[in-house]
Amino acid sequence: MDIHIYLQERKKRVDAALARMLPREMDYPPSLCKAIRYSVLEGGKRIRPILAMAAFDASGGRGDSILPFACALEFIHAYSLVHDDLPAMDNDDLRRGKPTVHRVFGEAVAILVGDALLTEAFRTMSQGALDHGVDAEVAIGIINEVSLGAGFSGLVGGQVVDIESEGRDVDLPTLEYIHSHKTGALIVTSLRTGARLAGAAPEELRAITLYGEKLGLAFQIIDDVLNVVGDSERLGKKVGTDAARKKATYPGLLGTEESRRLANEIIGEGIAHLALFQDRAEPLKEIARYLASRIS
Ligand code: GRG
Repeated sequence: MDIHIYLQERKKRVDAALARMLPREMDYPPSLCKAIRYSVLEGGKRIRPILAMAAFDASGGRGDSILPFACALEFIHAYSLVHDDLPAMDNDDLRRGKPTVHRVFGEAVAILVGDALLTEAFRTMSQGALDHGVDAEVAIGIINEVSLGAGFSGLVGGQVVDIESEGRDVDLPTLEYIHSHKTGALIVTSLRTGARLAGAAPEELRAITLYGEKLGLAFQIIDDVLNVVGDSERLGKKVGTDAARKKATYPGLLGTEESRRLANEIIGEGIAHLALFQDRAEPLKEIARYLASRIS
């Protein structure tokens, strides 16, 4: 399979669904609706929705019921980026090659864009479950798990420890906590959402989870490496910011070469967990290889 064509096609499908599900620019209040569309639709690789769809397919899922769940995961991701860029957090001017939401629409609107997107994610999942006749127990189970992945025991918890660790010497277990929560939680949750919606067997769900944990860690290690050696034009955001903020990172602890080697090793371990899916997991394996070698 050609992973570039696969990712392009999936991204196109996700982008069309996102554009359809978001409020229109002229909806009221226009300042908010414009800013919401800007924060979600201007760029982004759509990795989390694509992972959810690939896990759905690998677990034997059929039809379009995955789309609203996939979009909801991207809404949560987009909210986290908008809030992460705020002056109270990373104070970034550039995201996805464009001025950050608070730079264009002001800080108050940016905070509210995040609030609206997070709320909308849960509405979109519940509405999608109703529209597609998803079994109530399955839908509630997924929504419960997404809540855990996004909240204090997931994404938000990781972000807080990350912020509190700035400028301090951080040991490897703390760094692993930050990465597995700030980055890993939503990646694992996305994969498990697809698998659970498709009715994956317990051993399949376990395998997808183990793969996701490895993928999430490797994804963050590469993100850290790109912050040191990446090209800001390609990445669409500033580089060198982690060192400037004295952030705990893998390249900081291990160096960039060793970090890349470690990421590749971790990706190999992740792929090995997918053996029981045989050919159905080909896209998941290729996505992992692609993410390990990414330069943007
Ligand atoms: C504000 C609760 C809260 C959390 C913020 C997203 C985040 C947590 C911080 C951003 C900084 C960072 C390096 C996070 C790790 C996750 C990550 C690599 C985000 C970027 O994800 P990509 O590469 O971005 O999938 P695109 O733009 O392609 O969607």
